Amino acid sequence: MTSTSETTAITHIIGGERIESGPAQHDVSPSDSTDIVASWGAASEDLARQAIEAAVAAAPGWAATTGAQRGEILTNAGLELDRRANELGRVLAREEGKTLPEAIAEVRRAAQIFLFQGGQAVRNRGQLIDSVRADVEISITREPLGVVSVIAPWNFPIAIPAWKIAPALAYGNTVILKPSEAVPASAWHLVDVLHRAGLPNGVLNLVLGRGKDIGDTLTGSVGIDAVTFTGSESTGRRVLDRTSAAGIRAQLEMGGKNPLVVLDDADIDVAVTQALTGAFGSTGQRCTASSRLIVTRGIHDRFVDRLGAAMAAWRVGHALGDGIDMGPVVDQGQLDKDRRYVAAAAAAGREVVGGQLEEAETDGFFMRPALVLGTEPTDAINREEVFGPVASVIKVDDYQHALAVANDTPYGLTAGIITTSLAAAHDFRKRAQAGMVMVNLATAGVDFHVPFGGRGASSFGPREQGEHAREFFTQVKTAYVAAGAAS
Ligand code: TXE
Repeated sequence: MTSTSETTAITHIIGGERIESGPAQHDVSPSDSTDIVASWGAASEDLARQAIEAAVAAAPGWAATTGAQRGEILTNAGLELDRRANELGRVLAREEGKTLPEAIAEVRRAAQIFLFQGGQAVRNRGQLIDSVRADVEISITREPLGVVSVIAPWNFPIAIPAWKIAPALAYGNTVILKPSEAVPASAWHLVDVLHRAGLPNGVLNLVLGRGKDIGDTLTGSVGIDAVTFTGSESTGRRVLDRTSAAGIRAQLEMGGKNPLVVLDDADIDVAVTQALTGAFGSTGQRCTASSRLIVTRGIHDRFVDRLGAAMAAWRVGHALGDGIDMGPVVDQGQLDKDRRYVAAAAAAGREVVGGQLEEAETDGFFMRPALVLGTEPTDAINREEVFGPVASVIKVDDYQHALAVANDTPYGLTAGIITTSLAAAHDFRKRAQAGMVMVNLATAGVDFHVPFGGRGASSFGPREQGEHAREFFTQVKTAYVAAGAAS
């Protein structure tokens, strides 16, 4: 079976220095309680302040570099990530629990993000426009913000920091990264790669620690110019309170309760495959997961039978195991939460397919995918983000009913439809209340070069990723230039 590997001692990285802090804590694999991925120490508020000071000190020098210089460093980092995708993917899979192929794909995605944003560093275009006054010319340019605080979650331990850090650096900002306490090793490797790629000291600082200890410092202190956050809605609201009070620019990505509509005319194979991977890929721990399956009457029973059979065939086990379709849940707290939602649905009379704990050779948080049938749109499981391998099915009469149910949510990240009807696909693309819409595709699975983000309770602030990332990570300057006295 899967052999585990060494424990890495990881540190904070502040002003280019590797700094230890005690007491040592263990970063335990969710696949195997005996596998210690890394040892680390949590930062105090003082250390967090030190990181802010380092980022503030490095900001003018970094802002003065050319886009070409910054782009070259990001490109080097992207190339190294791609070269080491197997090795770093293994660390990521051990630490977070997604399967090895998913983890390797995530590292490759991070590589693509650095390569893309490295290219963007030399595309920071401005505009020239005539003034209403003769002999005055106006230029509109975009400049760095200064210091950006990046607060990242555990579910994409390399890709999410990458898609925040890469544009922040590309446009000349310095950064403090606080990864989730569940995945410090992946973040450490990412920051290490960027330093090896030539990033000057202090431009990217890594602070490992708990949100409750250092979160307020990293989101509300003097010196920080912007905060970009991905995580839960409740923490996001707290971050927004802090940044608003301090007058700091904020961008928040919070959960989803994404609908995947399946119409009677759908290709059943497409419907089952997209629902299976959309709901349970990455153990369902994605803000874009297809967690509400909204299915019309004519196809409902066939779809549910086929999906149940496909779920039963899925192999759940150690993230590094051969042929594993779904790894463990990230930790005990999340496993308890997932099981609480399933138990509450069962207690309310809903039928549950799957969802049992899975026996494995190692001691990990293994749960089989769960499908909750016969649910109502008002059920808690259809209103709240579970963030695990749990999906619910809502039976509806027709397309119009499906659309109404799909839009009946406080969230609005992504929405999908499986149909062979051009009219339904066209209408859904226009009327789905979500930041991203998928046709004949799962709600999860997005590209790195186009905007990412949602509506309602899912997001706050400008979009992430692609060229749209520039909006958040730069500020506009309008300059009026007159020729002055003729010589
Ligand atoms: O999230 P938190 P957790 C949801 C999902 C999951 C739940 C809890 O439902 O079950 O959140 O996960 C940092 N100031 N999502 O506890 O607490 C924290 O250290 C500043 C959905 O991991 O929101 C981490 O770095 N920062 C989501 C980050 O915030 C604070 C992905 C996210 O942690 C802080 C993750 C504070 N006061 C969780 N408190 C998605 N939809 O993508 C904590 N943090």
